[in-house]
Amino acid sequence: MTASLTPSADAAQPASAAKPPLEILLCAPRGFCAGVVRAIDVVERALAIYGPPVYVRHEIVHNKYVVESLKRKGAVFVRELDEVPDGQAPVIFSAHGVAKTVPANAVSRNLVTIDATCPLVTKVHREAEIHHKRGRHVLLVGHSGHPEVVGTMGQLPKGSITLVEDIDQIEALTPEDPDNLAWVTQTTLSVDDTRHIVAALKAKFPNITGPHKDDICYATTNRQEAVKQVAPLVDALIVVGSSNSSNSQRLREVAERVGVPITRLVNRAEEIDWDAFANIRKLGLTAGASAPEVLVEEIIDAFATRYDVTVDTVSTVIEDMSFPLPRELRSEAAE
Ligand code: 10E
Ligand code: SF4
Repeated sequence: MTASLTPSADAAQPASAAKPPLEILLCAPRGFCAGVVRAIDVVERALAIYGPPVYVRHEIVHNKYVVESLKRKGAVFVRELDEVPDGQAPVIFSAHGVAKTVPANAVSRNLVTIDATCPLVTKVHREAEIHHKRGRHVLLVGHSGHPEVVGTMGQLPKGSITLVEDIDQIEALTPEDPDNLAWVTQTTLSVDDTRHIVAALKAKFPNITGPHKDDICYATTNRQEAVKQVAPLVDALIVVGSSNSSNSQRLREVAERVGVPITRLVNRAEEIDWDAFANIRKLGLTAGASAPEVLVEEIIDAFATRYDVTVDTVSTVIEDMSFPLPRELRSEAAE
């Protein structure tokens, strides 16, 4: 049997063994965005004001650890409002936003509602509404079935907004009035894919109107940019995040497209397939907009039990965005 300098596939090195070196390049910015911080604060504030249970329609953000932590504090996650009992316990709408029918249904049942929709998602809702009021048919660039897409489509009457998922679908579009169209986007898309889709829309419909660039938010853009900077420097890249998190999935995709040989999206250190990381010397590490920093630290610690780790940060921009809580939860109003 030949001796190997690479870490054991399935176990941490004993403390006495020399560990192979590993440089971790931490992407910055990474992790929580302003909309996620606000949404989690909304649930925690509602728990403090109303006491448990507070109901949350859909995962407040797409992160298993966040959802489980809030469950332990008394949040009850439901798929639809019919799972919320009548009474004074509030129901919170998730950061991804909801169709207009959802608050309307809540009003008809006299439910107490709190809207944790990210203000940057609400901005897209308003854009779509304005286009509709001006008589334009709206094309929404986004991923079918994602709750943000369901919420944005649900701002307008059926038939007045059409989903465009990829460039191939554009050819088949035959709008009634091709000169009276507008486009909006999901906030967490791939910046590069969206640029191509928008260019194809403009090529086919020269009079289409839309945002200056797109509706992809600052957090999505910045996290993708940081991965682009780090990707050419590393042998592998880990994104901390849950599999239903669109923005986290896009980060892994960006790294893969740049050509990083090993890319993984993981919730926790326990999900790391150590065999895949056996021969690496440089690891890129980032986190989706809904993934807490404590899980990034957990992953660094897990690598440190197997490698002699050095950590450097590659920072592309400093973020200082924050959003105020919904009015009814601000301390003056809540007291
Ligand atoms: O799946 P998404 O990336 O849209 O959601 P997330 O909960 O992982 O991250 C926050 C992003 C939101 C709320 C959508 N703009
Ligand atoms: Fe808001 Fe962007 Fe965060 Fe979504 S990813 S919650 S749009 S800041």
